[in-house]
Amino acid sequence: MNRHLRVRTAAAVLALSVICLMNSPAAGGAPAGETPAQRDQRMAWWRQARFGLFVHWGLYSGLAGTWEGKPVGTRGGMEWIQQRVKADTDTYTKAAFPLFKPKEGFAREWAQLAREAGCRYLVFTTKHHDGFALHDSKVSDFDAGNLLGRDLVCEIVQAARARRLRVGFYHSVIDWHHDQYAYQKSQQLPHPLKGRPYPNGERDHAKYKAFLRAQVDELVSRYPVDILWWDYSAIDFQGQEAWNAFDLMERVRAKRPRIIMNNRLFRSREAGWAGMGTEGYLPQLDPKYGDFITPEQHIPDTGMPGVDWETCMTMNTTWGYSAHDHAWKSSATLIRNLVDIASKGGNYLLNIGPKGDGSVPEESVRALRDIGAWMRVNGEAIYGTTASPYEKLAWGRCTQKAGKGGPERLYLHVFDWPRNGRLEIPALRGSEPVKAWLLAGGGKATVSPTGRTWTVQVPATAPDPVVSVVALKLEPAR
Ligand code: JFZ
Repeated sequence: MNRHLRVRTAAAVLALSVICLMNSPAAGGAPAGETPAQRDQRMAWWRQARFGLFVHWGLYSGLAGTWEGKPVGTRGGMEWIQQRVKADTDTYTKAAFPLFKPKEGFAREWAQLAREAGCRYLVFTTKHHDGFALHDSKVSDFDAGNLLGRDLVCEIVQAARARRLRVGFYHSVIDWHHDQYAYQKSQQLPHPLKGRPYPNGERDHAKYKAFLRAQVDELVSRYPVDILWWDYSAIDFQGQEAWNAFDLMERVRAKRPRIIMNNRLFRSREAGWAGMGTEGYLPQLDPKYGDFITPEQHIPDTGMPGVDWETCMTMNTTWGYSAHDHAWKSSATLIRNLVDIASKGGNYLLNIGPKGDGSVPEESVRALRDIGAWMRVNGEAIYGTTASPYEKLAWGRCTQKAGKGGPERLYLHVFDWPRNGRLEIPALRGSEPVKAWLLAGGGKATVSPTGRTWTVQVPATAPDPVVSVVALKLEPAR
């Protein structure tokens, strides 16, 4: 073959493989033929949002961490109470249902609170592991439609939309109620009856998978939903085998092409998991397994370039309401967590566990209002920012906003205010700082580029005792 022909053949093969790639059927969860640019567009609002409210609320909420008059414990997830006390679904429901009494307008309170806090989205439990669904399901009678004559999902979605919040469904694929959920197939996933034989003979897990698909179909067809937050899988039970995961994701995307999904239908390295446990994530994710990875109760040490991630976290130590857990994090800690996460390019999904009537514990209300007060002054240093250009800064954190020819703003989030009124940061190549100012208080700030260091001069006292933000305007270096 002469050289000319060889080049042409190579070009043809390349063109063909590009076409094949574009026409290949949806590889699992990734939308068919989506380009990286289209993906960026789909993820844009979520990446800009940086802060969401997580809500764990269901039958367990009324029990409040109490079983037969005694506290089940003072720490840990009380949404797991059925499993903690090893109750079968009937015993659990008999105890929990009378205490689950959603008051009129509860969802409006959540949405208002989320707005006030500066959250841009709200993710709530449409069904947790106990199997109780908050919508009016045609494929189950273990749901709010049947037991309360209400569609709680509808109430929450409407309230959130009215406050211009994006909406996410946390949906448990684990199900402690369904009589065909074959819990013996996994050693690692929890079930209240684990280790005991199936009460009514063999289970057909395929039937459970069909049920799961039908219920998710109802949810994504009836309500405008932006996020599906699946939960969760084990190394020994995951993906296609456990949940028909690829089909499930494909059906969801067919109905909601712009939806964003997490990685919890899987538990493998390619899906961003290092193993079991809640801190065991890896900074990688093949998009066919989902759009973002989900560190739980944990903030990664560094950013993860090229990977979308969201840290979900409780305000005390339980997701579902407990009357016995008083280990509340301070508002200062929560604000610094939000800053820390933003400085590493992640999102913060902060949880509330409303009570059985839907009211939010006062400790959570207070904390969210404190965060909101900070966000009203400093929000521009969080929303729409990307990870810090610096690996570490002794006195705090940094976020940045991109311009056309490089960064256009730097936000210095100062945790430890300098006694000498001086902050130093390494110069960024190709940029120069032209202006500095404080987001809080009336004080002045100046910046002078001195060789490899930029020196920022600030007032003697911190304008905000928790996190004070110094903004820098950058221009391309002349
Ligand atoms: C899961 C739920 O079990 C929990 O109730 C809560 O909803 C949280 C947000 O998500 O928590 C997990 C998930 C994974 C593991 C343990 C708890 N795990 O891998 O061991």
